[in-house]
Amino acid sequence: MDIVFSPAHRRQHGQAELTDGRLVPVYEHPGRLDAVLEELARRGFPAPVEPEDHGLDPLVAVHDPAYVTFLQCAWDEWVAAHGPAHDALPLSWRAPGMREDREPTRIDGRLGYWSFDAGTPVTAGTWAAAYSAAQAADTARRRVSAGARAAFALARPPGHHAGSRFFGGYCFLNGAAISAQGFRDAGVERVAVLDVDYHHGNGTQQIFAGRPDVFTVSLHADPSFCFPFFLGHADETEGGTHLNLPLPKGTDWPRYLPALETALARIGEQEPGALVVSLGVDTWDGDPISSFKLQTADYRRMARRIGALGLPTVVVMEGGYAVETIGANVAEFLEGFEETPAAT
Ligand code: OKP
Ligand code: ZN
Repeated sequence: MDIVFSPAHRRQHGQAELTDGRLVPVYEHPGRLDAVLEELARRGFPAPVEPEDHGLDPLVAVHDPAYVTFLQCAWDEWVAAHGPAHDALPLSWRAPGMREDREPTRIDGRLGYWSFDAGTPVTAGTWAAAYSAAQAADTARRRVSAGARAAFALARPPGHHAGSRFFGGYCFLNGAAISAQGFRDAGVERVAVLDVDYHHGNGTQQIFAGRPDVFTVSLHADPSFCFPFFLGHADETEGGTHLNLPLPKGTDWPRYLPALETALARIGEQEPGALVVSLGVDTWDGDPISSFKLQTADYRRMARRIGALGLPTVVVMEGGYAVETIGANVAEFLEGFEETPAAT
């Protein structure tokens, strides 16, 4: 499997995130990908290739151009107001009854206007890193469009919480959505997105809501108790174009598998021409911010089943915060996928 990786991911390294009422070191940091790279090399995977640069077009195919412009300028605006010593974090959001037709001019207001949480620091390198991750997802998709069975965008920051007009949940640009839309623009009539990250892929759901050409599915911790809290319930079907499979705390493989089978059956019914997988391994038993109980070997089982669809597939890296096992979990997934043949 082709692996697309950019060292520019290192430029997103926030100082702190707000968790449980305290500023704590960020969970989403460069060491995550270092660990994956090291494990893939150890297991003899081919050396990664760097993303091609296709500019802003793939980004604005799924994000509002005004949002993309905001991301490009946010750090400079923050430094002009507050200096470079601390990361930019939003503190105020609108609630029902407040106005969304007036974009604030001051950066503090603008950060809230274009986001939905305070756990996602904007830093000097955020744009460069998020841009490289978006290009990695786009390049992986181009490899598959050119005939590869599958490609893996080993990228960060992740993307599945980012919507057409907002950042949050460590995400700025939605690589999975960029890949899916890229398949559409390359002529694939129907595309499916399968999100197996522990957290609900609210950005992906929002971007493709009501789009019969892009069927989206997310398996995740029930938003009644888990971030992102305000989307991800089973009754959100987006006119039959989306499926949410919320799962309880402590879900292990025997309880995960039936939901995965449901997801795969629904995807199969759509007869898609391509698949995008949002691969989060924060479902691992021992992840520091999650509650599921998947074991390392379960990622091989998961990937065999996903691969059995036989579809041209882009896998995009999302979450996974246990640095000691993130590499093994990702490697098991990729090896399991590679055991499956392409449909003929
Ligand atoms: C991003 B991805 C943790 C607070 C959780 C947001 C989690 C974002 C997860 N103390 N804040 O889906 O893995
Ligand atoms: Zn996650």
